[in-house]
Amino acid sequence: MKRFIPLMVAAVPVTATVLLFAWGCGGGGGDDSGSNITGSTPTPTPTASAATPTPTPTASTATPTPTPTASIATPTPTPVPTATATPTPAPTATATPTPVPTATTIAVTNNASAPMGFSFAGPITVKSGTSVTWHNQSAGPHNVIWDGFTPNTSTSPGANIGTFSAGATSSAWVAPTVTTNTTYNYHCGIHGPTMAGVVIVTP
Ligand SMILES: [Cu+2]
Repeated sequence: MKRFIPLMVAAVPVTATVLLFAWGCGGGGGDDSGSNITGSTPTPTPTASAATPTPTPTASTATPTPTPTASIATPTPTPVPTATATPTPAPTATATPTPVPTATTIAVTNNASAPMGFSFAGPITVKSGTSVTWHNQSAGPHNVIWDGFTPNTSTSPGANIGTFSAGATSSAWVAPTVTTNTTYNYHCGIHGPTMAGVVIVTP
């Protein structure tokens, strides 16, 4: 057992040296590890992401309120009163003038009271230009011979009318154009002056 003493004595300095050495190394790094040893949690430095900038409003967001156009401000037109419809007067019935016959027929008939047993109808009145014919409704033939006219300054009657037989119609006589009422006398050339007739022509 005695032999271990020197070893132990010799070991003490060695151990001390080791301990001193270990202590020195620990002390040397005291500055760096000191803060860690305290355990205090460091305040996190705010990251850049935390400082997200407020988005700048875009132009679209700043769309200006449209200025009212002129049309919106157009005043409602005041209705113009419509003109009161004046009723169109109903046209009065135009008096239709009695048509002037453009043709006239003079009947020639049997007449027992007449000197020659026949007679011309009439007197008749026609307007200038009227076409006049004699319709023989008697049993005998007749014709028309102009005798004279009144006033005698008026228009001449023209040519005589030839013979037209029983049942026939004479040729036409156009009433002369006159400026005053004119009376034309005639007779039947076959039966003589007692078988006479009258035509009055107006302008
Ligand atoms: Cu006659």
